[in-house]
Amino acid sequence: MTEVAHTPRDFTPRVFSGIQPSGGLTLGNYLGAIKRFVDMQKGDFETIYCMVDLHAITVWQDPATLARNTRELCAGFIASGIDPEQSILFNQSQVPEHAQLAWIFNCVARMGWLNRMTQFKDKAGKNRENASVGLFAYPALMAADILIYHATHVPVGEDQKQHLELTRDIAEKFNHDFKTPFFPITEPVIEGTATRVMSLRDGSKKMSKSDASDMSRINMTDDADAIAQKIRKARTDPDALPSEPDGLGDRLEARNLVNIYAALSDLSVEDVLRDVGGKQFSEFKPILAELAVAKLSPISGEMARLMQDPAEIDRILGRGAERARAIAAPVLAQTYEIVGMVASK
Ligand code: AQP
Repeated sequence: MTEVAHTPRDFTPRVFSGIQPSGGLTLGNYLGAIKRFVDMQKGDFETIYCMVDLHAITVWQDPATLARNTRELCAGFIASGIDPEQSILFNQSQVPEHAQLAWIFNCVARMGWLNRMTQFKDKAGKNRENASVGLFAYPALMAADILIYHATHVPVGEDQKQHLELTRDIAEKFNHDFKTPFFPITEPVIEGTATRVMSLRDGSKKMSKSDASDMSRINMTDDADAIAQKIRKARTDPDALPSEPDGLGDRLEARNLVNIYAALSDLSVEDVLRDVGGKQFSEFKPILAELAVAKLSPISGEMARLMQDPAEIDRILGRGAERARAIAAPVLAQTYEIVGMVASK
């Protein structure tokens, strides 16, 4: 193998995370991801946030809806507090290095690793033979999204934990095979009370933008009436709320609503239950709905305002993509060099 001049390095503390424009943003995406992205923007990191449109098309997307969802997601990021000057904000397809590095990683990742991914099993369901190749290879593209920036930290919800472990495996195998510590072993950041917000209709299922039932989720664009109605109709059990977390036991729906309350109010579950323990759901649900409306209405109002100027959103995405490419292009060039690709132009 050709000797390549790469020395071990200290990686710049850098955060990368992405969200698919595969539907409207949900409360799960907001609490599990975007709210955390905003917190990390205030820390000592460079922050890079992405609308992962190439991931979205691993299942069918209507082209016009995909474009609208991408712009709306960008509006959702900004309305929630991501500053496009401070963070790099862009859509994945405008930075072709993601897909180029993903091909290299397709050749590093093993079939056996991808065969274990539960998201593929969940999304492909019984119709595995008819799932796209992209849906199967999704985690290699996700590893490329992260490692093309040498990102050191990735804030995500609990559902993405397995994909991040795979990202670490890919980085380790690449570094080992090519005998150079080129890629960082990225740390997942999965913290807080809302790492897994559950469906309002079924406490054992994750709240998801692509769930067939709109009543299962709170969309960031829902108005106050819709939010109140969805919380009022949320599935619960007949018992009163406990005064301590242990009392939630296997009461999945109760636990979910309490977790949502805690995350929205930035309180611990203990503190919430100290206040609301003993209340029936008929009393707790209106309090939760009021809090949700108070926290989400300013965001949805700002999203609607930003969506009136799609050209400005496109300008922000274009500028973010330029800044992202300035980091990604040299990493890809070095990767190609390490792998042995001839660059002669
Ligand atoms: N229910 C959730 N609770 C906490 N975090 C969540 N996330 C998603 N759902 C929840 C986090 O949001 C980020 C973006 O997720 P994604 O868009 O890349 O894909 P996903 O995880 O598959 O989200 P959805 O909403 O369920 O999309 P669809 O329906 O298209 O598959 C991630 O950090 C994720 O953990």
